[in-house]
Amino acid sequence: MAGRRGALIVLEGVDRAGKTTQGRRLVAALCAAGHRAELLRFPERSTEIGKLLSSYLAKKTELEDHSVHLLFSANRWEQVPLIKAKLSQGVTLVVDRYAFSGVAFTSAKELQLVDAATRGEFGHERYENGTFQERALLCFQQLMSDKTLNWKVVDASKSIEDVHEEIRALSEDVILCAAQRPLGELWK
Ligand code: NYM
Ligand code: MG
Repeated sequence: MAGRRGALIVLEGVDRAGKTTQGRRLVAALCAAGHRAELLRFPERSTEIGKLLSSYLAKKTELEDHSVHLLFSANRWEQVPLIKAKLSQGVTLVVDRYAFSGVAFTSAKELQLVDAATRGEFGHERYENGTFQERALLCFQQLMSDKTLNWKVVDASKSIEDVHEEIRALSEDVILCAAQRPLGELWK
């Protein structure tokens, strides 16, 4: 409906949870259902800051932990004008990671937990190992205790199709709710 704002739908989770696959599927399904929906991802690797992050993640460069954290944050801030413009134009944004990944992955560096058993194949980027992901998961769980945010937990171990259907149905509800609420602020 004209004049309605779009919803900000953030997909968060550990690496290999299927966020990118689901984000693409979700945008396609929402568009097919007549919504205006677009996909964003963080880190957005195409910008100058994004290139620094990409090279850090690929272990090609070393960066001090605090400054990396701030670069991830800056990488979100550089998209904020676009995000706000799209949402107020009525475009629903599906975002593959946002500030919660920023908190979870930085916090995971500071957590001293017993090493978890080695997991199946991860990629070769920094942070892509079972121990680190376990810590990030704990951090995500702590972040979800903030009930002012509309968290929905989806069991990513189900089939791509089942996960998609669950996220699609949840998103339809969120789009309706968002249309009735003014745009708020979310930390970046
Ligand atoms: N990551 C992502 C962070 O450490 N901080 C952040 O703020 C964000 C947005 O980047 N292992 C980490 C989590 C991932 C890595 O993301 C690359 P992806 O979605 O695998 O491209
Ligand atoms: Mg990854």
